[in-house]
Amino acid sequence: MEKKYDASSIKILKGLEAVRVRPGMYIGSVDSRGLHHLVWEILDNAIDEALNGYGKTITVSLNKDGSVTVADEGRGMPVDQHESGVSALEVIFTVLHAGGKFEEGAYKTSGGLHGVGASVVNALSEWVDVEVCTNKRRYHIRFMDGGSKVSALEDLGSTNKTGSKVTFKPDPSIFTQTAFNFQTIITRVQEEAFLLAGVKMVVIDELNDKKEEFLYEDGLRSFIEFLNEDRDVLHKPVTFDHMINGIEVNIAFQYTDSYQENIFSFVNLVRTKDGGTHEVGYKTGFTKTINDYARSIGVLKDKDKNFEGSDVREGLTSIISVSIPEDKLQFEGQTKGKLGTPEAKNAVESIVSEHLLYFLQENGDLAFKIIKKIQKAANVREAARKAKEEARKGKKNEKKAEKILSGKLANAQSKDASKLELFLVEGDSAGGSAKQCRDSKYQAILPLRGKVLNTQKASISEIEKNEELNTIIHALGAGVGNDFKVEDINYDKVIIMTDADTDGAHIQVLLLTFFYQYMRKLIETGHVYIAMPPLYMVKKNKEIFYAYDDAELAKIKSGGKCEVKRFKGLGEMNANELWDTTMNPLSRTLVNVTLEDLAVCDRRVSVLMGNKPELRREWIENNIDFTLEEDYRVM
Ligand code: 0R9
Repeated sequence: MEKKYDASSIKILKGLEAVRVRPGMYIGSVDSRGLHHLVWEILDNAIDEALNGYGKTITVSLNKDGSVTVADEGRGMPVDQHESGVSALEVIFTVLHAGGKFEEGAYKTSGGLHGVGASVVNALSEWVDVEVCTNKRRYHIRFMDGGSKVSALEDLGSTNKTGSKVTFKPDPSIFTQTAFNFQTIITRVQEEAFLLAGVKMVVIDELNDKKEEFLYEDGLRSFIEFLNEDRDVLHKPVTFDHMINGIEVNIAFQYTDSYQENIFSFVNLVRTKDGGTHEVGYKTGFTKTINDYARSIGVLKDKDKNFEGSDVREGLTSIISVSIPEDKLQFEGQTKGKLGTPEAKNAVESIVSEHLLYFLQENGDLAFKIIKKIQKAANVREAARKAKEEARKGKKNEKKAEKILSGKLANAQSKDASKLELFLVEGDSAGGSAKQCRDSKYQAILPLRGKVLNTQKASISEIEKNEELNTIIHALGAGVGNDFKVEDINYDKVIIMTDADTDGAHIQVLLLTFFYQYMRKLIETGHVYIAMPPLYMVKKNKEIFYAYDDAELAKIKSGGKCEVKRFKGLGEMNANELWDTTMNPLSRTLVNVTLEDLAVCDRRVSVLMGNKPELRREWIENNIDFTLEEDYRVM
């Protein structure tokens, strides 16, 4: 039978075709990240509905056939006839930019595509199946091959339920990878559950028979407790909720005994990783109120300078979540990671000022303890500044660095930092082999002898006194902490090379913790790598093979007589073996360390480096398994 297309359906398919031609423009990339973006698009729509007060449960299922289902219990997407003659539901899934017409004052998650998500997901899927319960009826529609409607909207009969259910199977001809990662989805969904207090979020993995449920009646309070789970805290989490000029502000904070400042901000439930006006308002209001209060109780005298923001926020974990009506939303920057709405600054600042002052006045003893802690931070900062000034005056800096590095660092000959690699090597014996076999023009070797300091609870001055870390700081030559300038680093790649065992994993974690806390930009800009030494050497018919895990070993061993040697550490390889397997840029495998999710990462680091060794051991054993992955994530 001949198919007939009318003008409007041709136009629609052309629109979706544009998405298929340039998927990157709509979802960023076609790798694992882009794949998950499809889930976030549909999930955002379900969350919008809950955010506006409809539906108490949202479910995400990873199905056995590789498809994903997102279901909500909201009002159900509209199914009535659109002016073009087709159903509104069909328009939502086939017309780009067919977002909802939101009433003034309605809230909308600010994620990604602002309502065009459903059609983009349709364009990039093998098929999409939509079921909607609304007006006491159950409806169904299905699309195939990038958005062609299989049949018109069907009425499946009566129901008492309301809600929407969308199932889609990503198109393998578009994506380089089509397997979803349960952990990635869990991480995002849990964060959303914290922010949507009272809404139950369920994630089901049909493939592995796993299920996780998140329901936080206490919202941000629970989020703060989660983030600070393994830190020693000074008080219970403090929360403020208030609305000014249509902007709803939810704030939670808690002081810990660490030196870290952690702020997580959200706009309409989506993370603003580059901050923006709401964060500025929070910081301004917080600092000003603390200074005013410190003066009012006489800790700061007339002659004293004010505390700085960094003093006030040392050890402070904060969450700022604002909901802004769609018509007032403004973002800055390409990735929409920064809020631009000017009213958000004033709203947050005035809410923080008012409530924080009240909180301090009502809790005098605690307030005094907090102010004294802040004063100590200010004193340490002032002492460090003076010391730096002295050093600068004496031009002692370069000489000092030379002295610290002599006898330890085998530096590279080239001066072209963009080509240089710094290997941080576990132990003197592996360090010795690495020095022998390296490409001395471009590769520098720094053996680590002693234990690396656990920096979770260390101050900058303690870190500068620690020999191993101090050597790393001087080798990189770009400062540390607030003074770290990634553009000044002496090497393009910083490569952590440890034994493939639990001790090696521990050293990796300690170094990553240090970089994460005191040179975060180094990780953010992709300069940190982990070297992957092989676990086995196999001799087969006089040829030598290396295996990086047991699966690979089994593959090599199949069919043929083999002699297998297990490397217990880097030190067991001779210099040639180390070069071939782990250091030669042409044959080695390096894993780039990325910060996928700062909130979770931060908590992991605190679990790893905090007070509970059993949590740490469990995490290392579960997560650092030396298998080859695309990215190694500190999360
Ligand atoms: C399973 C994932 N859920 C969704 O994608 C979903 C979208 C959606 C929805 C409405 C209700 N539930 C939903 N679930 C809705 C919104 C509005 C009015 N009626 C129903 C409204 O915003 O005014 N819609 C999302 C977009 C739209 N509806 C529409 F307005 F564009 F049609």
